Amino acid sequence: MSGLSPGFKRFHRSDDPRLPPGQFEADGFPVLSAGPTPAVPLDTWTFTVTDTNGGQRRWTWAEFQALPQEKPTVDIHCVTRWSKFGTTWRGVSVDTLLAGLDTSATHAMVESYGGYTANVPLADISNGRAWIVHEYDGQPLPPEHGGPARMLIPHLYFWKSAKWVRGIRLMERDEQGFWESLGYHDYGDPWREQRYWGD
Ligand SMILES: Nc1nc2c(c(=O)[nH]1)N[C@H]1C(S)=C(S)[C@@H](COP(=O)(O)O)O[C@H]1N2
Ligand SMILES: [Mo]
Repeated sequence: MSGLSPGFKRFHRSDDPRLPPGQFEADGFPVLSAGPTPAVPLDTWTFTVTDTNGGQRRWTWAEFQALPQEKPTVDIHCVTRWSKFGTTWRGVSVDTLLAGLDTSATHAMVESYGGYTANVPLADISNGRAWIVHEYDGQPLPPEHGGPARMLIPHLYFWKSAKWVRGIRLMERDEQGFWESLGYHDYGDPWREQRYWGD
């Protein structure tokens, strides 16, 4: 993967208490992709949860749409310093996908069509804090923003919210994903400015 898209042009300072340290409020919705937008046809789309013992749960697009849907409204924060308040999404809570799973996992790798990965502690995508979303602002999620479906983990920097998701691989120990292996912080809490290794 190479070539960062230009992303954003206009942003401004804000005294808004929703704004984490070192961030600016963006106008519009910047696109940040480390590579081309993959074509992901709905008739072959699947979402797979893989447990540490190799056991898998898999949903087709139709099966995924039949799951209970939620409509989170959340603030998002990109490590390149733009934030966006009150974004509205529709999708499936990760809790729904993991329901009843008796796992020894402590971490998860979120995996995308196109090869992007992002690691997170399992607790951070559980307990109502993460969704696999397929609508933004009342419309199908545009491909450049991760459609057909993306991860949404609003309490961590937005690079953790992998676009074009294809599954979650549960792990018994932490491993680094794409940006984490290139110098980005392993955890990425915007309120503690955990941008890069050593922050
Ligand atoms: N598959 C994939 N997901 C990704 C990325 C990417 O390059 N590939 N970029 C990440 C980064 S750095 C950010 S800030 C957000 C950007 O999402 P947006 O383009 O919808 O604003 O997606 C994240 N998810
Ligand atoms: Mo980002």
